[in-house]
Amino acid sequence: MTKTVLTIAGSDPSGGAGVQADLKTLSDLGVIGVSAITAITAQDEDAVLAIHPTPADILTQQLAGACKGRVLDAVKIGMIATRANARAIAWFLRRTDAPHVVIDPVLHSSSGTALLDADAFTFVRLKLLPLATVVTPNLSEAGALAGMQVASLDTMRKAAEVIHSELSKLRGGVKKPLAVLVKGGHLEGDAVDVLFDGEKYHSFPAARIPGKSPRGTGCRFASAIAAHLAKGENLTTAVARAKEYLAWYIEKAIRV
Ligand code: PXL
Repeated sequence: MTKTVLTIAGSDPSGGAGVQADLKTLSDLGVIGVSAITAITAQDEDAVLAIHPTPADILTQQLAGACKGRVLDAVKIGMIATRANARAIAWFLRRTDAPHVVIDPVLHSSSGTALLDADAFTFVRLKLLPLATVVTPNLSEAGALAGMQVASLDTMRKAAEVIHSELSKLRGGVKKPLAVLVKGGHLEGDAVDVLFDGEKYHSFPAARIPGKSPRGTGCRFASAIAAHLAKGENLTTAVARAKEYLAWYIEKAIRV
């Protein structure tokens, strides 16, 4: 049976990032995509012009609608916008108990605009991220979560371990596995990602594709991981396949 993935994220009218990019990725990878929108953004290729967060009660109703009568094989979470939305999502995750929860801890847009309110960060870190099965910070998000500068393979490994250890302590009754994937796309040179599952590190090297990187690669990467996990791949295979998908997407986006 075709698998279903729910994306919880912001709307990007340009389609480069956010829910629109997530749904295209899910469709490309052959899973059913359903969605709940945390904020309406107005943006173009260069800048975020406005953000209108969704009221948390409306988000909750969207989440109910998105999963009514369905089994969710995975959930992917991106831009959250507000603390009230983070709380609504945490409540939803505890009730639905999807087997895979991929959280991209989005803090800023590629152009530097905050996509999470400052007063929401602590709640996200302490109450929401512990409900994930995979967390996918980029270098600056890993730095914010681990409380250190992350700018090399060594510090990526260290940050993944620190974040994993902190979240593991906060998980309460959550029995599912947890992994932290620190994305090295913003490193100089090759785009190496580092995965730590609590025991082992895995590195996912990829040659840098020359040209200006398109927006929304983080959204698409997390969605692709969720899609492959939903289809039953193990985590390392899901990440490797998601990277192949991303390379295909970046090549295509740079060519147009
Ligand atoms: O790539 C981060 C991101 C996530 N979600 C939305 C965005 C962006 C970046 O612009 O607009 C809605």
